Amino acid sequence: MSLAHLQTTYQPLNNYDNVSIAIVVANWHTEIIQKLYEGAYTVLKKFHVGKIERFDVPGSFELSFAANHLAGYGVFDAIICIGVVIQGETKHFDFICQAVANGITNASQNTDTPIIFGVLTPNTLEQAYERAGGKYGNKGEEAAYAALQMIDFKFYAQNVYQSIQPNWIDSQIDS
Ligand code: RBF
Repeated sequence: MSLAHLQTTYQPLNNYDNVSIAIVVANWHTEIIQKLYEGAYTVLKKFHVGKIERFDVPGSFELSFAANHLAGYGVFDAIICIGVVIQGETKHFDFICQAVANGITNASQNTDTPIIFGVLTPNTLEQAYERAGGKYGNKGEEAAYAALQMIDFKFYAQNVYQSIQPNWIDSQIDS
C-alpha cells in the first residue's frame, strides 16, 4: 500500500479559520513547482485555512533558511516547503537534498513549528511530473495534509498535556 493513500485519507480535525500557513516555494522547475503549489493551496482552501501566504526563494537550498526565518516570527502554525531537485541533472543533488532535509529538521525542532518537507527528489523530470498531479498523485496535496495533521497533533498535545505537571515535581513535593 502506498503512503500516499494513508496520507490523503487523513481526516483533518480542527476548525482552521484562525490558522496561518506559509508555503515557501523554490523557483526551479517552475512548471512542476506550480502544480505542487496549487495542489497544496487547494487542500488548505478546502479545509478553510484562514491565511495562506506564499513566499518564493531562488532554489531548494534556500528553503530551510526561509522556513526557519519565517518560523521565528511565531505567526505561522505550519510552514510547507516546496521544491524539485532532479538527481540526473547535477552533482549538487546530494548537497542540496542533505542541506534542505537537515535544515528543515533543525528549523522545525528549534522553532517548535511543523515544517513540511514537500521537496521532490526524483531521477528524472518525468518522475517529477508523475508526482505533481500525475500517476503518483500530487505531493503538494500530501504536504498540505501533513501540515494539517501536524497542527492537529500540536493542538491535541497542548490541550491534553500542557496543564499536567511532570512526575518529578510530585516527588520533589513529597520528599
Ligand atoms: N535548486 C533546486 O531547487 N532544484 C535543482 O534541481 C537545483 N539544481 C541546481 C544545480 C546547480 C548546478 C546549482 C548551482 C544550483 C541548483 N539549484 C537547484 C539552486 C540551489 O538550490 C540554490 O538556489 C543555489 O545554489 C543558490 O544558493
